Amino acid sequence: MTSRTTPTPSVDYVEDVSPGSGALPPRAWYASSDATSLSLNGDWRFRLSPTADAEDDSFAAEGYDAGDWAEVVVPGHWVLQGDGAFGAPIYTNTLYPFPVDPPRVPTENPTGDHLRVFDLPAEWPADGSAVIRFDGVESCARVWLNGTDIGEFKGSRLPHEFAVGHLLKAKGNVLAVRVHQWSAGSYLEDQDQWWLPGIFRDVTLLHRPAGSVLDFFVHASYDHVTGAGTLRVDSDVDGRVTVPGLDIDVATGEPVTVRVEPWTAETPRLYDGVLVTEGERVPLRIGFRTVVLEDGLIKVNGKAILFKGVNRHEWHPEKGRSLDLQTMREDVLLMKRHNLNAVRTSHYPPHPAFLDLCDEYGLWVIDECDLETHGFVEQAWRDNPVDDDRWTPALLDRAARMVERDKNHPSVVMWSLGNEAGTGRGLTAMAEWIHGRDGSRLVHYEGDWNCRDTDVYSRMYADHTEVERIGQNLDGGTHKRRGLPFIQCEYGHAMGNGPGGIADYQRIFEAYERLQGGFIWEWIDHGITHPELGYAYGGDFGEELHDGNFVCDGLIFPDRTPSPGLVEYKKVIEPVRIDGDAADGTVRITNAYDFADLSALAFEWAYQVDGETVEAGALSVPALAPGESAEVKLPPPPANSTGGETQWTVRALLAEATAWGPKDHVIAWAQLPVSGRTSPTVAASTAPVPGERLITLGPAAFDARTGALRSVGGVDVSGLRLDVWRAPTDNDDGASWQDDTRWGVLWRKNGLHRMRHRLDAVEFGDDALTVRTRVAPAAWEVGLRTVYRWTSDGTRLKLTVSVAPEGDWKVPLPRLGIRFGLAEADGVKWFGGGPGEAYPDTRSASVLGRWESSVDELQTPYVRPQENGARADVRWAELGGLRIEGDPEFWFSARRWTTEHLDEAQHLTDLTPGDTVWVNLDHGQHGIGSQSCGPGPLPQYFLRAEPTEFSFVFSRIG
Ligand code: IPT
Repeated sequence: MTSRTTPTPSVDYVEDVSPGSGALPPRAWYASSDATSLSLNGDWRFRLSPTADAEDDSFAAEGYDAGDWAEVVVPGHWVLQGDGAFGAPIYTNTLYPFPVDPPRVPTENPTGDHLRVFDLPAEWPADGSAVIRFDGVESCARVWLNGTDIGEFKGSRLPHEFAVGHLLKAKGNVLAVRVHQWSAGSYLEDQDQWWLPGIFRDVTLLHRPAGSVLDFFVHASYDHVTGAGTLRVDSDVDGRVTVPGLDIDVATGEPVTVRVEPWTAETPRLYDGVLVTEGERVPLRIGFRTVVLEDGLIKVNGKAILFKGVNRHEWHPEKGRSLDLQTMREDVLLMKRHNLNAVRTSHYPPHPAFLDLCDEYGLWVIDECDLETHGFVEQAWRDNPVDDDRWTPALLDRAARMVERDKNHPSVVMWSLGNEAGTGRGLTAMAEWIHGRDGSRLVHYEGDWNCRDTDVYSRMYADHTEVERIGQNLDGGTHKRRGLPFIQCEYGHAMGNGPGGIADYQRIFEAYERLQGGFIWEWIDHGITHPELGYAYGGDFGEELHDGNFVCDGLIFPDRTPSPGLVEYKKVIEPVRIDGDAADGTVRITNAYDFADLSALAFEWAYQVDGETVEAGALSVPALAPGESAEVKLPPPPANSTGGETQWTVRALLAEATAWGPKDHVIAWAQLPVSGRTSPTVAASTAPVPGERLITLGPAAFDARTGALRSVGGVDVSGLRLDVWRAPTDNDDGASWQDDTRWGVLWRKNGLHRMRHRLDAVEFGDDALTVRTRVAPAAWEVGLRTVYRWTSDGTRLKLTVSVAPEGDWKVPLPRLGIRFGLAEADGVKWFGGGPGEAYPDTRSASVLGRWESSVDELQTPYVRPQENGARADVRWAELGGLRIEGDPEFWFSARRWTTEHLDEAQHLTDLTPGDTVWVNLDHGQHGIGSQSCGPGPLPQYFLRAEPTEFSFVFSRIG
């Protein structure tokens, strides 16, 4: 019998509540101008074990042969590499994917041993010391260099540095990192996202010359009364600070006051400087600004600001939370181009380079700590680590690692303690420490509605009514809270189609001083590129617990294509308001920026007849100061433009290219109607002619028995009938914890997806064919008496649909209109709202004009398929050889599959085009709302079942 001789390595640190041991104190993150560094990113040897203690630490020794190990790319998550050989991602929203027994974690604890052998570059200096920096490792790591154990750490999205100078050799350094997926730290990292273990941010070896900079704190304030900026750079190592553009050359620790241009998100003026110590030069990018809480408002440089923000998780569909600089820049550029001015770094500090970009391009940042303990809500917050003193050192460590790393960014205006962690002494300790360390910024945390520890009252998903009451100071609350400004750190849940109702929120934010704006949830869909599914979401990797596509709730798709939600948000928050009465020939322009005047913008007018521009020109608008308005005269309407529907379109564009947008990039626009539309008319002058199999009426043929339309002008039409069903959106379905008014659920319960059409009569008149039906679901008394009345003038065909509800309708309708199939259709032209989709409460960005598209391009590719693609206010549309005019205007959609097929599909790859193009012409659509996590549509966007009549005119074209 053999006995086990290899001692089981101690892995007690994994379940230890302490943040770790061996790491250096946290400090500012910066790139040195002259100190040498070596990136250790790249291919690493990799071995995956099923438990924390499966392997001993012999792999860390010099000379260990890892020749038969696999490889992974660092930075990266191992579960997203190796084609499934290294386990799989898990998605849960709030539930811990392991038993809640803090700080214990499961025995099954995937553990990745990472090994990298490196030589020092020839120019590596012989003197000085060195540190190795890990910018992010999920969730717990132990590190050895050349066989020496140098420490272990937790805090996945925070940097950790270790002194290693004494261990380095010129050649053959062996860096060994053991990473455990689960640790005590996992209890603090229950954010709504994929669980993705690995060394997912950079690993860097930094030379530290003698006399080099350690930590430093740039204090750069702005006095809006005098226009002066005061700079003081506190540095652990004495040195000098120079800012050539300001003629500054002072010792560290010494304040200097000079005239400056301030930094704001709208005018991100940065001054280049250098901090020089005996051993190092560190470039500085200094932005002068002062953030205060004054008169119950968040003020920057003396002015109350309005956040037009978004919650940003770090996401890439192939690389997870490992983002390269280009991807981060793309996020910032997209935000700037869509008029956003703020980011909450939900729910952890981002890669530090992201904050450099926010400084440079201009975005207000709420920097959030890597902390969430949401899963404890399941046990009424019992044992919550943030209310248990044993965990406080770990919480303070996290707060310090965030603040010290990011304190030199002018873009950061608030520190957030974390997200959804309940309340407790640990949070108070964090807030006290942060306030003490950095009095120049405010502290945010949503979880404490009494605002015990915070400088701002923050909520998520409060409905419009409540937000308005808060704006009016009618919400009560603690004495402290009543004196604080309000923000919605999350609102407008962008899951699938939506969010709806954000224009209504914006109106409320702008009406009350106390309301300082909000942050849409969230920036990007966390879909994972998948060979069979297109983009995978929760459950697609066989997780035993998961939250489905709740992880796909962003304003941009996983590939960073803007979704209609982002286009809508851009319009809703545009920083220039254009309105007025076109009839008197003037337009009012209002500067809605907080700081910038309008000198960077050029204005244009266009005059349109039936959606086509007949003349356009420049509009001269004064460089209005923030908050100012001016009435501007429009030119006389073009002479040759009488008749038809006419309107002015006025747009504000970038006059010149900026750092983030090209010349002529549209910032804001408005359309001002002049003369309205004349409805289509068809003289009912033709009588239906009954035949054996078909009835003819003008250009149309109908089934003689059922009265169903068969063709118009030789174009085959199938299945034309009333339609009330749409494939429920995520916002229709609502969140599982809301059960009173989840329309998607109630619609299905009421059978609106299985309506049957009873034929009551086919009637011939002198000038009309009338088909009487009752449309109703099995089991219920409710129904819709539906009459189709067909008339023709010999060449055109008119359908008038009359709908009369019967029974006790308790639910609004998803949609109300007709649908039919066309055998062949591809190109679509229309005059109406476009270019993108719109619904009753997501229609701000719909531009009235002439548009063209293919049927495929009409679809919005929501990661989980659902109702999408409707175009609003359509006067007429042409496709498949038919022209359809609406009276009144209608909602238009067309797709290569049925609504039922769309409803069944779980992934885009489930949608396979059939032979028929299904067209929906809707008189009404129900609103979208935000109920996948917040309130549903406002009552004014309900599509109520009530007596209704609407018409369409069909004619053959081409
Ligand atoms: C809220 C979370 O803060 C956020 O991380 C995300 O999960 C969002 O919901 C939904 O996508 S918490 C929610 C229970 C209100």
